[in-house]
Amino acid sequence: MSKIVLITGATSGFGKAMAQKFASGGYNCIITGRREAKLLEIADEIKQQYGTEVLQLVFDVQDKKAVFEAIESLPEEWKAIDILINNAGLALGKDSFEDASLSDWETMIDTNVKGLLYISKAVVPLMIAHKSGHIINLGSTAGKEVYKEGNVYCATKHAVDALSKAMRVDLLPNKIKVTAIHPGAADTDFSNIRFKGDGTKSAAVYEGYTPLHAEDIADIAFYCASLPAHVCINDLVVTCTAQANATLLYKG
Ligand code: NDP
Ligand code: 8X3
Repeated sequence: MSKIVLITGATSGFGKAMAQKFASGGYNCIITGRREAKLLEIADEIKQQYGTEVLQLVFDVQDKKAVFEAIESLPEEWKAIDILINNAGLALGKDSFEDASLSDWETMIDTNVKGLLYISKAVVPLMIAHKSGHIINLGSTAGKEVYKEGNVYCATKHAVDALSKAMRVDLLPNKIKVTAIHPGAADTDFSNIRFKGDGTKSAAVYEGYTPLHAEDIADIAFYCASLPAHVCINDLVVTCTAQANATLLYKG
């Protein structure tokens, strides 16, 4: 069987582009998300375009039981996961600390941190069983520096940064590579979700410069996964040329 990649949050943005990129490189893909119709559509596209196998798993990464049941439900031949891409995540709101919503904070923590932990805890034993594997975590420039009104989103991505380092250390004896990719602004559904469908606010995020595109990050993830067994890219900060870091973006 070809190599297997499991990508969380594959219904749009980076995850969808990564599924397409890895399929074009001959990988069989396990694609996950909450929107089943989107997963089915993407699976059909990939099968037709690249002829690789695709398996969809529908679950919410916040739901611990659902995560473990989904991984357990995989047919035996699909459990030999070579690459896990922890990509599912979101920002909700962009408000000053005193005004931000507790429920938005909880959703970000439950998705970006606890969801990543649940999936990793379910998949790592499968990798340990064959003493190899590669985990690619999607952090953010927001996980390297804190920006105004980013508070809890930034904190969750700092947690992804710390957990990537921790996984790399603890999983070393099992020959599991851990790569963290930290993108800057990219024109996916991210801002539309952050601003709860406010098209004016989300469009403004990407005005006046050329942001990253989902395909840029997919190409980079695929490159990280294509290196020889003895080489691991540990940590990558990737921005568009107009962005220097989490707080400095040049428009105009
Ligand atoms: P999108 O909104 O386009 O995609 C987010 C994906 O995450 C969707 O497929 C969504 O699937 C999935 N997802 C969200 N919540 C859950 C959940 N509770 N359970 C399961 N899946 C979920 O955004 P991006 O592609 O931009 O974001 C991908 C990752 O990249 C995120 O972790 C984000 O924080 C990070 N990132 C984004 C940047 C950007 O500027 N775009 C920059 C830096 C990092 P569904 O709705 O079907 O469940
Ligand atoms: C997403 C990029 O700048 O909105 O992580 O935090 S940013």
